[in-house]
Amino acid sequence: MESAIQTLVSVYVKASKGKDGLGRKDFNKLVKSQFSNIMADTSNSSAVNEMRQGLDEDGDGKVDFEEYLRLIGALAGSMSQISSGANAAAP
Ligand SMILES: [Ca+2]
Repeated sequence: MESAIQTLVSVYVKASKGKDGLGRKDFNKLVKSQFSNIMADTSNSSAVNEMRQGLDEDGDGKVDFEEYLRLIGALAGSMSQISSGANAAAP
């Protein structure tokens, strides 16, 4: 679990290059390199842009660390739904 958190942080730090948020390009790159297996449409730039705008709560055009964590939370939530759905289907 600690290494998972470490990964979350280091992925963000690398992608943001020490800036205070992920711009459009940085965010697209992060999504494509990290989430292509669990998210549909990562190669669809307009879908990724829409997602970024949805995450950008303060509207500054960048995804800051807190907003990035919301994305992780949403992905984790959809993953847990998938796995609990699988459990429910098991005998
Ligand atoms: Ca923002």
